[in-house]
Amino acid sequence: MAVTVNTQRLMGELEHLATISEVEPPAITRVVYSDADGLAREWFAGLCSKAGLAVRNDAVGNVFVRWEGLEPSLPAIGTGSHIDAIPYAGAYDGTVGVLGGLEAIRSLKESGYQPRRSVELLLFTAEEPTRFGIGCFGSRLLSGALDAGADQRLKDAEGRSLEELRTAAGFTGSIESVRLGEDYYAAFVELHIEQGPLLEREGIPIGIVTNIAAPSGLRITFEGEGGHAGALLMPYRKDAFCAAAEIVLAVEKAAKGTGAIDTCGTVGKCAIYPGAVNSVPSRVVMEVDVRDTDEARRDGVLTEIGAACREVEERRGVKISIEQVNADAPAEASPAIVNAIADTAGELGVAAKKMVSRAYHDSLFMARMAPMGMIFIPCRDGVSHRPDEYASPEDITRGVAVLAGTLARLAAV
Ligand code: HGY
Ligand code: MN
Ligand code: MN
Repeated sequence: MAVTVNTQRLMGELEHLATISEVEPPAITRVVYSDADGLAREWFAGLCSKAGLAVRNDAVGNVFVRWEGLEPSLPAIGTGSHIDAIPYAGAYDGTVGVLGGLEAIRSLKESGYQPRRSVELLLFTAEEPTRFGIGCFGSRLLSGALDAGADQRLKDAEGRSLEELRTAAGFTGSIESVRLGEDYYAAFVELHIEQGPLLEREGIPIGIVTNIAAPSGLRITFEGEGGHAGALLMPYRKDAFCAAAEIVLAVEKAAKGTGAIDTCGTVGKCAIYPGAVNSVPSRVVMEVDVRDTDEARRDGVLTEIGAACREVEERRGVKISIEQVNADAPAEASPAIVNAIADTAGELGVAAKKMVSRAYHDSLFMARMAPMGMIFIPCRDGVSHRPDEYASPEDITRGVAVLAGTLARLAAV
């Protein structure tokens, strides 16, 4: 089914959303439950109401935008993504799937198409791990991959719990009410930028995701002994940051050591206490991201990091404690959804290639409750999580057209 995507409308909305940020353009920071997040949600809900769609929020702020089908009691077809952005990020990660999903629905409506099954657009409350150190807590709760205890257990850097923050943001109700039934969706399809260079390099406009790599996160705390940078002499030090520095390199060594290009290890966040130039670090807290398409290989890297911590702890006399924040299984896309996307791209005469997603997405968890598929579009130089992240209006429009055709196909049966 071919629809006419209103590119100008969509690009105008993406540009406007990019102005709702906690930092100066072109960078974008929009952390869940921040003021910018609240303003962006309000603006988005207005767009959906203007399009004649029903909007509801759940108890953690997942937003559901429903286009009622002719048979509303049937399990719906879901689509969607996120609008939260990590510090100093770009304008397209997640937003293309939310505003592009809205545009897909609007252009289907404007074409006169009537879905048999309802079509539901989701704005997941937070895909990024910025606030609580764990990504996708909204889709994890929806799909049952995260227990209700998270309401108290998840805490931000200021020690505020999920319950405190969601309530303050106006999302009340029991955390248990977030969980959706197994048959709530008949399928879930997400449109997203590739966040890698392959599509652009090969000149292919559409990626069809076959599987999503297995993510994991560690929070490692190093407790040494602080002291005066001049008075505490080197032989007597238990420097927490020197111990942490060894583990940063151990993470890199373990990830490279598998010999597989699909293994990635990153230390992207590290806090030093007390954090004064003339004070020996007494305590360090670092967050580690390890992922791989192969779960067992990823777990091997986690084991190696654990062993390195034990050795450094022993040799340096710095206490090292490891908290496993998450270690999730990879997800397979449903062959039926992969075929639906491929058939739609074929009908539209758009070249497509099957590929792995190295980034994780809410689809990783939606796959636990419905047949899942993802549509990728190219992003310039494969860049993402940076202010210079960019996807062209042409690629975005093509992605929305393939999404619209796929939704129409799935919602008709
Ligand atoms: O880190 C990821 O893969 C996602 O972009 N949050
Ligand atoms: Mn991201
Ligand atoms: Mn994303």
